[in-house]
Amino acid sequence: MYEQVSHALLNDILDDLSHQVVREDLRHFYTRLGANFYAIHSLFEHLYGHREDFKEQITKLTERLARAYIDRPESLRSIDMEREENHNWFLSQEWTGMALYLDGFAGNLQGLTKRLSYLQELGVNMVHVMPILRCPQGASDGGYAVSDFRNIDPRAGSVDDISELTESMHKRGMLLTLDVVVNHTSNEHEWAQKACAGDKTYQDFYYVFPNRDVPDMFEETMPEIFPETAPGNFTWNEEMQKWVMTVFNNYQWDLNYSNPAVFIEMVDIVLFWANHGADVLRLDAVAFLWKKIGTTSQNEREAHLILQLLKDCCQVVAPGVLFIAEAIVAPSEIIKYFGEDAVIAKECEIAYNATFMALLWDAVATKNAKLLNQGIKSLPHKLDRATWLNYVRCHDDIGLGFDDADIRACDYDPYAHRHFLIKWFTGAFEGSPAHGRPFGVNPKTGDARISGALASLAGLEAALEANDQEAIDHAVSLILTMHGMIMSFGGIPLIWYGDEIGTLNDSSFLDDASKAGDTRWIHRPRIDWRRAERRLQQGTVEQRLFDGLKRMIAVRQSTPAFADFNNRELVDVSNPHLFVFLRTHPTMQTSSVLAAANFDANPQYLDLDELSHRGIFRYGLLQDIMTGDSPAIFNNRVIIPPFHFYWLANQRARSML
Ligand code: OTU
Repeated sequence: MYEQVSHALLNDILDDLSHQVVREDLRHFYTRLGANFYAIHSLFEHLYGHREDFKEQITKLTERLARAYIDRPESLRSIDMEREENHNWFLSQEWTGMALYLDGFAGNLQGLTKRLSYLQELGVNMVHVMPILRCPQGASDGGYAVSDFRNIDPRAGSVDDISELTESMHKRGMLLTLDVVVNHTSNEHEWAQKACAGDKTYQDFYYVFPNRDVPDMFEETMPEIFPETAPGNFTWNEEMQKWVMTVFNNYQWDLNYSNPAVFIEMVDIVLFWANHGADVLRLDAVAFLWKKIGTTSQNEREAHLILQLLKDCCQVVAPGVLFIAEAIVAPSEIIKYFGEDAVIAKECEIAYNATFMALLWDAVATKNAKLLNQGIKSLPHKLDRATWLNYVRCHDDIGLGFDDADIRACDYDPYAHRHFLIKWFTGAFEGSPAHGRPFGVNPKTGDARISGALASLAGLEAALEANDQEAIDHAVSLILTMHGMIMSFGGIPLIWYGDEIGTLNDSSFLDDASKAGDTRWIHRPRIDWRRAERRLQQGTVEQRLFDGLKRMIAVRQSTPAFADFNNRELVDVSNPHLFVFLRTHPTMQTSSVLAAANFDANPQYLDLDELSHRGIFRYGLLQDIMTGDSPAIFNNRVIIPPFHFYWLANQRARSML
């Protein structure tokens, strides 16, 4: 859009710039800057326009963008151009992700380069390497307390190793996802250190207060994120003799985005990693970016404006790079992190689908899909050029953030139902085979979340201990079914490392004082590669899971209906144990696939008469595209075995393709 004020300012800035920077072909940069500058200017003005140094700051921002563009390697610039031409590339069913801790999976970056073939064997082509930037030796919240945003932790390797890794990944057609922890730094970060030493400029990078007046006001409405290990949202700093805002752990200092200098530094860091070859950047804890007294200081409008500004800036320099929003918030709020534009994501192209994840676990515990159906029904519609990251487990706990209204709509009491889930997954409920641990227990509010490895939560650990073959079969089936759901729901499925071979809880974290208080470490394993070898041995649990997932990924990749064009229709069926949805490709309608999962321990019926209005499933033989077999049908009812799922297609339609 053309607008005089911002355009005149842009002319000034570019004039300055042309005297400073090395002459080189900035054609694409200018075109993109021209297209985005009105938005950048409006957002920056909205956030920082009241400041006297506004012009100086926006000039600095624009200069940083120019420099980042100049630094962008030619090979990445051409990837940008390809992606600009095929701008919906990431909505395709071709992508399957895995998230992993580098030390637990492969030791270090060089080790990971060697293990890429394992990921390829499975079919994974998008790898999220959990935080590897420099962080303190001891407690660092799994790397989410960064002490140097431009350096790799020496335990992981070097910046050169990253270049080698991305090169090898790009050759294999794999994408790299890296973390940028935008909300806070470690107390050992240079900025925090300077603040401690009394430097006012750097104290302004954080929320620092001389006494409890302001902190107490904030505390009235801010919840506690880690109530057991880090109660409250402020920490007293002896050196400064001041209080500093620390929403997460007391060594994670919240950055102050009301200071434009913070924003400019963080854009620069985002672009730095984009220029080092990251295809996707996961922006941590984005809901927390703006703090306001009298609110929870989550999901504030300004947090969204900051993300829009970040996206606009990134589009000028590295338009091929995607953002993942990590916002584990209510469904109606999550959706806003795509941006509230009519069609195209203006903030993050991808967002964690924490709602779906938690609902799947609800179905596991209750053995029915009532809340799952209800919750998905209330999930707001998302934008077209935006997609979900669908997952079963990740490095974090499982929060029970369902909407209370949805819980009530299923005739459960919200408090009692959540209490039941906690008891179920921690194995305290009669008959539960789950071996999870509570996390984030808050006696003041009665809240709690759940830690635990997928296999241990799904009953595999208990079944193996009891050497109960039927229970083992059920757990294997359930683990595959949960993955079957994230692979076909619409969005990018993200497997948590180790789950592909049924890795169990690992309690060794209890021996490490810097981890012992945080039960999330129980599901952040060190891969036992000897166990992984058993994937090659027919009939082992590892083989059944690994090959099951491998087959699922391959089938997903060859099923166009699984691409994400908002082409999912939830199917209401009368059997409460079933979760059923239809995926239809917008231009290949005969190739629809009906995904149907049974969360019960008994076989359940899917009544085809209830689907009869959906023409394609009326005639012909139904085929499960996972196995190629036809499921058992009796009296026009498909029988779905316990904890099993089908991906049903019309065989005739398929043979006509
Ligand atoms: C994120 O977590 C990370 O995923 C966690 O591993 C970090 O501990 C945390 O940020 C701090 O960096 O911010 O938007 O319930 O789900 O803290 C949600 C715990 C977050 C996490 C929550 C989350």
